[in-house]
Amino acid sequence: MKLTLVQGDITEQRVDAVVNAANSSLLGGGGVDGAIHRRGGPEILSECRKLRAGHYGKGLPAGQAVATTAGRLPARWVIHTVGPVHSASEDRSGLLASCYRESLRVADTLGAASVAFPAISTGLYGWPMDDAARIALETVRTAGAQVEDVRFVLFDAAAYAAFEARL
Ligand code: AR6
Repeated sequence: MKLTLVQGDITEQRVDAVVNAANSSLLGGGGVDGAIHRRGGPEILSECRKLRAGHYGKGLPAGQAVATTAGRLPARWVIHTVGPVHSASEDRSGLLASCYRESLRVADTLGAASVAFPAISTGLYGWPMDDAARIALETVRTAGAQVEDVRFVLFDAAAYAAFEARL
């Protein structure tokens, strides 16, 4: 598996699957989630609503992942995963690792060869970037996935530097 770092906007990545840092409702939000739904168009939300009407009636739990179309994005699929909210009193790193592992498992099921990840939980959910980079890289490296090309798309220079230091 090839691991690469890119500084930029995840909605511009030409990959088989783009991972969304969603919330349990699957119905959109800010940050990466907002950008993906805005650029990808209403088809993504419409598939998310169908998931909520079916198997995910109570929403998608933290640490799990599910795929939809990528709509108008230059990708085939969006893999929605829900990161944990960072907590100073409780270690939730297992759930953050699970987001990466489960997203890769879904990507393998789809037959996706290339996947772009954002730094899950490091925005609204408050996870410190250095620790998030460590968990992301360790988990993806040891996941044993078939995916050939994993790209971490970091929004700003500080996030890029944190991942670069850990790679
Ligand atoms: N491309 C790449 N990275 C981005 C982009 C982008 N277009 N936009 C933001 N980031 P966040 P979370 C970075 O908040 O912490 C949403 O409202 C951002 O700088 O998107 O998992 C959901 O609906 C940060 O480093 O996700 C949930 O309610 C990282 O992506 C909640 O936020 C993740 O920030 C999820 O919070």
